[in-house]
Amino acid sequence: MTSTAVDQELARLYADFEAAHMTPLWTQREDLMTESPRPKAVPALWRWSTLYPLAERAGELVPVGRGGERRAIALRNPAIPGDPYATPTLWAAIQYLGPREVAPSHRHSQTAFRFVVEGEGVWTNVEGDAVAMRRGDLLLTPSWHFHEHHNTTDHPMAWIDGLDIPLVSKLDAGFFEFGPDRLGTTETPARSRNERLWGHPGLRPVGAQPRSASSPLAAYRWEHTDAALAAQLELDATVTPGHAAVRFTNPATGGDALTTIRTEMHRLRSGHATAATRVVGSAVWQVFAGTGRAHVGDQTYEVATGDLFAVPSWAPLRVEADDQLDAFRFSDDPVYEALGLARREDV
Ligand code: 1HN
Repeated sequence: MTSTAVDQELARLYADFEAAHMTPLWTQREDLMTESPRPKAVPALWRWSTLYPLAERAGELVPVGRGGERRAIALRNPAIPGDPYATPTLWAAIQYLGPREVAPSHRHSQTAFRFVVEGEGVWTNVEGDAVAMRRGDLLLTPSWHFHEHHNTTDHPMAWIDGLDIPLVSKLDAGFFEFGPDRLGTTETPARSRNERLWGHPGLRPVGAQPRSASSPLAAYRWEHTDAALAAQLELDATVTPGHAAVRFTNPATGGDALTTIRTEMHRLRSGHATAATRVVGSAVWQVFAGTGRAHVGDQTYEVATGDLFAVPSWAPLRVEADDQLDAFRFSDDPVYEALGLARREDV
């Protein structure tokens, strides 16, 4: 064939590929297989001083009830168009519940947690077990557990929700079901049933069967987290000098508290910093107390209590403390570890 004839045949071949819904690898390889991850998500910062007043306004204007289900306002990564996702796998939102309000019962296959940066007075009822929510506490709602929230006080309360919504959506694994109205909204015990059963260090209740692969303990209390971090620093038994960290775990397995989301609390002594690292998979951090700086990829954020920032996959991260800095971190690490895709590198 002459070279013009070849060109004509090639043009016909590509047109026929197109018509047959086929794509040749040799035209796409560099997009399909990059040398290292090229996340769509970018580093992003949301300040509590912006989030809270907006949530408060939503509290005045927007009722909470059946249909909408939650007065939760998602943090949207500016580089993920169309979807209200903080990262490609993680959803993060601020949720606001006014005096005496109830967020109705439902369940979904998506896994969720709440982390409380300030306030108290809401009980989250998980499968009929009323769990108090207070400053510094991590509360779990594993996949397919009925849950509702009720504010028993005359003042509003806000917290952050983390869920694996984007991951479950990508995996086409979403299920949702409404629960009965007012599933148990009157109880306000100081200690929930699950805490009384599972909340004793090193003691597993013989005979008690966890109802899912996630933790049967629904509440991780600040007094325990705080004491664990303080002890690491006092004993110089830290990750790196001046940087203590704890991971919230499932007391039945020792693994992550939730199957798809890692949850951790970090404490940096004044003037100290984390090692500079990057990991495969994305994370969201929320400052719990103190002030400092987060270097995320090519961005530097000055951060204070309540501020949240997103860390895309493979973006270098270093967090520095001015005052002693406590920060809550959640990530999709368990997913990458389970699939053999986890990697980390010092940078
Ligand atoms: C949900 O059920 C909660 O239970 C929070 O508080 C945020 C976002 C999307 C779908 C369900 C909650 C949610 C959610």
